[in-house]
Amino acid sequence: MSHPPILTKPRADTARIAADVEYYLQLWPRQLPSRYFYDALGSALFEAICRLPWYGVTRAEERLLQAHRDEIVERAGRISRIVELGSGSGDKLRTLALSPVRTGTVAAHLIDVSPAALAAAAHVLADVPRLSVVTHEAEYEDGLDLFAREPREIGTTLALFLGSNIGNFDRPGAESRLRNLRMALARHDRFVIGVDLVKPEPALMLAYDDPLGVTAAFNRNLLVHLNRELGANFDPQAFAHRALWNESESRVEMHLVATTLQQVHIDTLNLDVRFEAGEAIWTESSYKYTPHDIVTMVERASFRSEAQWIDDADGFALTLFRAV
Ligand code: AVI
Repeated sequence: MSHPPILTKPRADTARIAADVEYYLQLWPRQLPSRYFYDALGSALFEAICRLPWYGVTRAEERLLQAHRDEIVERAGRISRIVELGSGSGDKLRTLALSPVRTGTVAAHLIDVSPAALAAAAHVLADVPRLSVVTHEAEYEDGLDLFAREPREIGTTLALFLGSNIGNFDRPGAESRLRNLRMALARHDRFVIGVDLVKPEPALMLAYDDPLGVTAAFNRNLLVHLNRELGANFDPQAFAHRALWNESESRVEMHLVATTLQQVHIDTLNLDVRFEAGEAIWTESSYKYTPHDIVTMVERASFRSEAQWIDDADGFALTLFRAV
């Protein structure tokens, strides 16, 4: 039997976006937070990226989940709750929840900043037997706070941090998310993380600067989103998409580079910002890890690794941990 999703927490308000944009645009180099990629169009563009032949993250993870979901579910024991950070489309949780070895009912808590992604995921999960869906439209920390306040039922909690979402945080940010997650769990709960691995630069460049220009549109849509949300007048055509591999930091960076001098007015902030030709706004980092780094980093947050599976075709790792 399926249940309608329960929705908690209103969306991030304009004041928060305005404060972030004011702060990040005055940093040097200028930045804009990647969380603002994900308005309805941005979420749809991201779903399109996941289907691109050059972006293997989603397919590799789906293959690993299909192949190992029964082992994950068996090791976790009687799962009563699943909490997913950054639920995206809900397809991966669906794959896990449909494992034939799962028993009993499960409450699935989805935490995501994108109302569009949450609505899509709730829809994808609606017909999964013995699964109820609770969506938390929130940043991970706030969503985990809401989740931790829910009454705990008997059984294990399975936490999911998939799609290499951890890669969009720098190392201190990633470690603090892992510690926060651990605090919302109890000993013996399980945690599955999916992480994109370091791979040759040409493959990374095709993934983040694809020949169809979908990733470029995804990057530029950030400006379209801010135009609408903050009454700004960025000209998206005047900013070029740039992706680069920063080897010493082990991250792909995305930037938006002004192709000519740009004077941008942001109404809500009553702010004028001047971009010289060639000046860049840093919009995203995607950190890439080695299998060993993943284990070391997650174990530092009071987890012990139980199993790790690697997809060699696309260079992706799925690792199962137990909370200790
Ligand atoms: C959501 N996140 C893990 C994606 C990534 O690979 O960093 C977002 C993305 N950016 C460009 N392409 C995909």
